[in-house]
Amino acid sequence: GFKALIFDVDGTVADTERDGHRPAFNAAFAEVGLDWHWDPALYGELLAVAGGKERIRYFMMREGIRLDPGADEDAFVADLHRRKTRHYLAMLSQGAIPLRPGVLRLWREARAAGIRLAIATTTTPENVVALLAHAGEPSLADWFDVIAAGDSVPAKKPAPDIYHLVLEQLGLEASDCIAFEDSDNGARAALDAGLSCLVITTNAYTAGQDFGAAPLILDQLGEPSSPPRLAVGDLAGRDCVDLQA
Ligand code: XBP
Ligand code: MG
Repeated sequence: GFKALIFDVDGTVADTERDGHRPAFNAAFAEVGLDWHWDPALYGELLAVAGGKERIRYFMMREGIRLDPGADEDAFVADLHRRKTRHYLAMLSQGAIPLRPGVLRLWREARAAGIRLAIATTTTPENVVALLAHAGEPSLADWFDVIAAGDSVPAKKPAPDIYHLVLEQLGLEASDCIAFEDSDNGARAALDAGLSCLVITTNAYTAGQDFGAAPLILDQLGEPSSPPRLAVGDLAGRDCVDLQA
């Protein structure tokens, strides 16, 4: 049976891209007087690059945007991204981003079954902790043995680094775990770390992407009253081969 569930955050645990990150980027741009605006269609294209700072750089390169001669681009991007994080955290504290259907239920079932929980995300640790703190379940962050985030590895998804880090910190093999992702970049990262047991829950930005050899693709984890529903009972006592069947 499986020993741990490893969750991506953005797009998987909550619709943070749609309801949080995109508007937070736009608020940061406006705050410093930039006339940049990332509408949903453009943002969908920019999501090809994981990581907020990396995404800003990619946008500047794509649009041929150059800073004044002598300006420090690293500092510019870092400042913009800090502002963006502040706006994002403010949205969370206003309760703007609920967990996706079935996420909390599956975490509860996992805990009851003695299956450990971990997080492998590209965003910052404070964003994850704040999302969990405002999810309506006390001490939710304590449910996770490992929260591996953002800049703690050199290469972000689709590189497998963050998954290697989580497995190392859990002290488990890839074959002991199931990964939960929503995007092609996340699927690539999990699969390249050997996590062939992969559940994809798509969202508006990622439906229609190519998830490689992901065994299970759903539009949500779901609740008992609204199928599709993935239960820990479906996972306990099974292995990856069963999951693929
Ligand atoms: C998520 C991301 C993140 C968020 C923004 O990818 O790409 O960049 O959009 O987070 P994944 P930061 O779900 O595959 O982890 O701005 O904090 O980097
Ligand atoms: Mg994601």
